[in-house]
Amino acid sequence: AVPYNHREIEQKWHKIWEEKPVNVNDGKKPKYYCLDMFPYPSGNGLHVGHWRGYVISDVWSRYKMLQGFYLIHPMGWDAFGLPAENYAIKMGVHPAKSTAENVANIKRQINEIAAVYDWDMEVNTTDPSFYKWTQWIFVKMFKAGLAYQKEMPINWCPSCKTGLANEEVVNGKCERCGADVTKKNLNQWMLKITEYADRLLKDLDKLDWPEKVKKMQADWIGKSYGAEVNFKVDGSEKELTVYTTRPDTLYGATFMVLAPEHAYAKELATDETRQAVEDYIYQTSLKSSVDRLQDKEKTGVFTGSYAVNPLNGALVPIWLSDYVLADYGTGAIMCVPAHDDRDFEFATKFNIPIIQVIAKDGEEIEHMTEAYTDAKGTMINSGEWNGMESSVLKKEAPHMIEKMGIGKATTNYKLRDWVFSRQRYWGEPIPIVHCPDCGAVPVPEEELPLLLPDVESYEPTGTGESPLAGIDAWVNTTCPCCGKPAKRETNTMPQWAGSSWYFLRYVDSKNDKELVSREKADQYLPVDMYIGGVEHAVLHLLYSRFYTKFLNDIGAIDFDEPFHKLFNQGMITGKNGIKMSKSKGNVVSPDELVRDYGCDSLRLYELFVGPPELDSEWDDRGIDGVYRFITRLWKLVLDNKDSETKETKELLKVRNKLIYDITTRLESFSLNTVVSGFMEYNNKLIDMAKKGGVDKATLETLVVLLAPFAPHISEELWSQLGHETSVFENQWPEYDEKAMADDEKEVAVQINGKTKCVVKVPADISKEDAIAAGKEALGDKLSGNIIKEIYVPGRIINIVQK
Ligand code: ANZ
Ligand code: ZN
Repeated sequence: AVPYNHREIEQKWHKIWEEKPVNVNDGKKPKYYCLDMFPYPSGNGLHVGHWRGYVISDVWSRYKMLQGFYLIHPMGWDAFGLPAENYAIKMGVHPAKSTAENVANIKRQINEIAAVYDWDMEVNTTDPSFYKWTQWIFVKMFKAGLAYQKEMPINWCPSCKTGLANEEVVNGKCERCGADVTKKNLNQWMLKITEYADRLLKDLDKLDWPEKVKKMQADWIGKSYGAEVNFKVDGSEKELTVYTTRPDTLYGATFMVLAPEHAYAKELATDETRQAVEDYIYQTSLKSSVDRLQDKEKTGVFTGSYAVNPLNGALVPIWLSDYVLADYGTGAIMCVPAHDDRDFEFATKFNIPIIQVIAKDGEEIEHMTEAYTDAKGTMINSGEWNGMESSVLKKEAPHMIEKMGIGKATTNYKLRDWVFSRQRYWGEPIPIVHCPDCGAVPVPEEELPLLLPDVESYEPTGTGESPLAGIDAWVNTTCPCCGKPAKRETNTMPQWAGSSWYFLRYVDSKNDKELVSREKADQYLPVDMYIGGVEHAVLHLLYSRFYTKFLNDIGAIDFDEPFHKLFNQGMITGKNGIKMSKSKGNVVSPDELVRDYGCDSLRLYELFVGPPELDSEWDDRGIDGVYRFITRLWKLVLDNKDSETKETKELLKVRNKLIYDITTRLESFSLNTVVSGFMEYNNKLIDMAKKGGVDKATLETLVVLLAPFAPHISEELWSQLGHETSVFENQWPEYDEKAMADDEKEVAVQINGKTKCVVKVPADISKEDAIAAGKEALGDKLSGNIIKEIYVPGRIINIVQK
């Protein structure tokens, strides 16, 4: 056979596919929408880690094509955001220019993967014809009361000089630059995602997503059940309300803690404590969220006031401490050191009494060395609740408290409204005009897009205003409502805005009348399979679900969940599991590997490195093995393509097992074992070819199965096998379980139910013959006094004897 020349073959098929695309919409096929998380076009280009997700999604897409679907497999660019802007500040290059260059480069690299993207659908979030609709959604949300302004302390990155959403703060640090995040008071645009909290939680049930991701979303939404309980402040008219998920422990509350930002914090101070209280409040305000969140030694200050436990009248000291957050629950808690870890630590440090109210085995512990946090056990030291089971009381207490008139049953969410303003340049301008008379007025829908103007300096002002604030001609406008002089909003949207809905736009990307036509939406949406990194498990996926539900509510689309199925691929790391990054100098570029081994081999190797859902270490050397396999397969097919070998039972069996193994492994996304499966069968067939030959139908099956994984070589071999059509015009092969069945079975031979040996018998053997074979195998172990002979077909021969 001619030697395998990857360069020649791959160039040839690129050209042919360009002229005659393999994915066609004949209007009859059902659709299948396979979506990649679209990339941010960074200046560093793609490395082999980026390839992994694209290869996985392309394999899945081509498999769906072979199953007879019209494939929707688009690609686009998430191109607003900080890196382009930071580059502009450093180099003075307009973000639009650097973005366009990066897009061109990455598009070239993506084309090397030979994925079946439909570039007619391409979108770019920075394109005015795209962000027109990003702005339109905002206007619709504003009109629906879901976008509002609020003066609030926001997470502030002193290095990027911009506000950040909670989601962009990772362990107290800016997700982008790693600087410690602080707080700053600013007037912010907020999106009321909390109004959707319950639906976002409940509808997780509808989704075919990894359980891990669903749990992360549920935890982020953080719905909890409990009670608000009112404590009177001793000697005052004031009442303090706490939120607790453990009202069953109310008798064990020995102190109370308020967040230092709590409205009563200062007022509760007495003459003796005032100085210390004010100092503590001031100290807390200086702390970044890092210090506050990190689990180190508890700090706090006693206010000098006491609250009255509403159940037993006990006086409990009121403290301030920064481990209580101002914006969760009521910003005040009752503290039960015996049954809560943080309270235990605090009480131990400040010598506050600890009263046990739940006894695990009914016995009170003499000296507690740690909190007992389970709601399991018998209530003690709890008045009329004594003897009750804590888990039962936990559920009933909120209603009992409500009946007693000392509080009420409530639910709480961890989810906060979404801070939607960024004080930066490179984003969608928020389409709002501030009028002295009419207040915040949206830009009329027919005037969208509101174009992002050019500025001279991209530098953030650092005052909390975006660079747009410096362009008077742009800022000064007239009120769309009353026509009087007014000013434009100068904040821009966060990068998440465009990515929250881009997947809807692909199927109608050139529509200038609607975000997407209902007709196309009904026909092609929602997404059937979404593939991307697990780092987006919370933020992007939650925002997209929120946008989809909103657009469903206003009738723009007819479904309320965007992504039916989700697959998260693991990362490809450098040696020792270190993330690939330019700064670590461990980035492996795909370009040379494609040149030296070919796209097909790199695709296979990307899958071969490990289970796709796990992180895998990259080692260039491994690709040699894949290349050898491909070369051997090439030779197997070409050497035997004209063989006259007839189909035998054995060949039929191998062929069906091959189909079965590849299909079931592919269906379960075990893609690394698909590749190793191909290698095993390849060896087996090479062996069979030497011994008795391999029939053409088996070779054809092999080539069709390989096509989603290594499309170029499969096309070439398919044509060498004498076909003029594309290999992708085939149907995915089906297996016949009967043909797979082994002709011989291994059967256990027993005496009185105890296995003595194993014999091989024909699968369709009669009972008589099976018993005879069993007896022969047992030989002189038989006593000659046989009572019963049993044959369980294909499994057991049992001789019962005295
Ligand atoms: C008394 C108690 C006893 C509590 C006990 C726990 C265990 P989740 O599940 O996260 O909602 N808490 C309430 N508001 C808080 C705030 N603003 N900052 C910090 N902690 C706060 O947890 C709710 C529990 O966290 C509440 O129940 C409260 O402590 C605390 F054995 O109340 B618990
Ligand atoms: Zn006005």
